[in-house]
Amino acid sequence: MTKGEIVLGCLAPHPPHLVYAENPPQNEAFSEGGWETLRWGYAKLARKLKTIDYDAIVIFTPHWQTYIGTHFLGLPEFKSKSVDPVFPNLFRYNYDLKVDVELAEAMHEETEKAGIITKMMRNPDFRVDYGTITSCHLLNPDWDKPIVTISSNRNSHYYSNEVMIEQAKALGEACMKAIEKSGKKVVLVSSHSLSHRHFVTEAPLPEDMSREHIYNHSQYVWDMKIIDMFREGKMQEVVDIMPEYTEQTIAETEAGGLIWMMAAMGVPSYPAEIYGYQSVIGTGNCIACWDPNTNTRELVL
Ligand code: 2X7
Ligand code: FE2
Repeated sequence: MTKGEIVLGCLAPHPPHLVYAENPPQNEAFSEGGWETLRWGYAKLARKLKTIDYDAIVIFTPHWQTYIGTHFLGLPEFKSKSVDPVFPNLFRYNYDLKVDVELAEAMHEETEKAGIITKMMRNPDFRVDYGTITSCHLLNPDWDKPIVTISSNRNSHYYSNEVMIEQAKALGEACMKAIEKSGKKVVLVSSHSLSHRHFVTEAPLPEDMSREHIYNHSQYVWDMKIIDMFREGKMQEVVDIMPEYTEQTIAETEAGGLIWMMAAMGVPSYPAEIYGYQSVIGTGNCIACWDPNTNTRELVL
């Protein structure tokens, strides 16, 4: 069997506002649009994905929080309605998604071998979180590839950001081993915003773009610093400053997704492709990807 590989790693923020703004038939809410900079960026990255040969999407989400170990979706299909607990006015999405259970089990096995507590989610009534659904919908609106969702084990809550990072690294390396053994071509997705302070009141019309801006200048400066490092391929530096960045901006990197993806990809030292940056209810959101293939890697923005 040929060795499996990661063909792309995507940073894919998941504010439910973006799905709301798109008005897909799966979502019950109706909008007049909004957040175009991010949605157009997503559309461009989705077009790139269409040109890539891959078998499955593996996504790490902060909104499936597990307190004992790391969990993997473990049934071939999950079908239900996902409702955002904070924004039920925006996101009530009817999903019907397929899981690559073989790949999920392989990652579960390697994770266990690495000494990490882990479990397969086999409850057919389990509700898939809106982070998974939003990022996957925007990257692949056709939903024509199976996915694997990985939960975020909250080591930062029990221990510290540093322990969280060590665990996320070990998890990324274990997932990479499983992907190589599987012979599959895989797209990784780290689903989260960057800076994450947000407004606590919503505009009367959520998509009123005259009300949208970053929560404060400090968040903006930190986000730009991190994005410059993405552009310059300085991912080891990003890993090194992650505890401070996360603390200063209450970043959603706290969940471990970016470190997981970087560790799985061998901490890239090549430039990321940047597809857009915009605030959603004050949070900082960047769409980016790391393309290991020098023939297809582009300067996008
Ligand atoms: O989950 C989110 C998020 N990360 C950012 C902004 C708004 C809502 O939900
Ligand atoms: Fe989130």
